[in-house]
Amino acid sequence: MKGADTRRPRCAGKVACVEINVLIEAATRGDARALGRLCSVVERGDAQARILTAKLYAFGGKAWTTGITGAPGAGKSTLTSGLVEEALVEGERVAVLAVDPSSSLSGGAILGDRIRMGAHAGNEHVFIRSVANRGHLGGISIAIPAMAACLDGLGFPEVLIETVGVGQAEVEIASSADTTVVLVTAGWGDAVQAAKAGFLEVADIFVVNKADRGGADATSRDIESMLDVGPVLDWRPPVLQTVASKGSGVAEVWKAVREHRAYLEAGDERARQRRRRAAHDLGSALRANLAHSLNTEEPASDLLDAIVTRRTDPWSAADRLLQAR
Ligand SMILES: Nc1nc2c(ncn2[C@@H]2O[C@H](COP(=O)(O)OP(=O)(O)O)[C@@H](O)[C@H]2O)c(=O)[nH]1
Ligand SMILES: [Mg+2]
Repeated sequence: MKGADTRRPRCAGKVACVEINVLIEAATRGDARALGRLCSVVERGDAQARILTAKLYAFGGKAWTTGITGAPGAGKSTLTSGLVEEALVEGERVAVLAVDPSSSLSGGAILGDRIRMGAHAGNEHVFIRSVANRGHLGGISIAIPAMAACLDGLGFPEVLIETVGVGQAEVEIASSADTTVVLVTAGWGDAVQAAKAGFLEVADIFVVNKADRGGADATSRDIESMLDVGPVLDWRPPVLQTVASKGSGVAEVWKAVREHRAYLEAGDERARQRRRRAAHDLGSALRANLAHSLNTEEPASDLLDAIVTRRTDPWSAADRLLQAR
């Protein structure tokens, strides 16, 4: 008991802490509603979220996170659903975080994801959460890693993160996973688009989906030749083909995720990756905190006035802001 107490962060408010403890207990038992409520807390990014993530972070570090990214309609949700099944076959519990920026325009995308992954609804080994790309303090690139860390702390051994690779933040989220799967569709030009979107650097595994439509071999070749001219890597991303809607090739994708994991864990690359991630998460938390205080605190507003009226410059103002903290 004593040992547990030393890991417990101090609570801002007693009520908040008690409520969170109750939710954590229920979520650990697999209560989907409690899991959903905990995700909502993290999503808000407020003081309560801090208490929660601080509590759960201590217990994490065991989950494997797999990011699945690609253009809208490439088949990410379909593939993700297939990967969930593969994990279930292995007897694992799986959590899925689905990020879709278009869901801020209409509820359609969220609903679509729910329906497509509906095969798993009600399965206590699967937790699926759709996250709209808005309404987060500090932005989605803070909220998603924090949510993934909490699900890790709650004992999910597999966390899948589906993001639409249209913006830098989304590609960044997917690439912050342990293994990043980049999905393109069969057809002329898609590989080039993928390269332009910055996918080439972040991919650990390439998947050419919709192989039933023809052109898949050409797309695979394009990707392979782009990899040929790139830097020589210890891990060369495999280029796989799937017909996700029929489930074909999905087992091979999961196998590749496992192989990538084995590769990382065999050497010291995994340790380096964890350190890079720690530095990255710390950096984005710092930036978010500073941006937040700049927006809400009086001295920041004064400083902005001073910059606008040229009584100071943004660089000196930043120094003063940091010194004041
Ligand atoms: N022909 C074909 N259609 C697919 C395949 N995989 C997915 N789809 C369809 O493509 C559409 C978009 O899939 P979805 O998984 O929602 O894509 P996402 O936007 O990337 O998540 C859906 O109608 C799927 O049924 C495939 O391998 N072949
Ligand atoms: Mg989707």
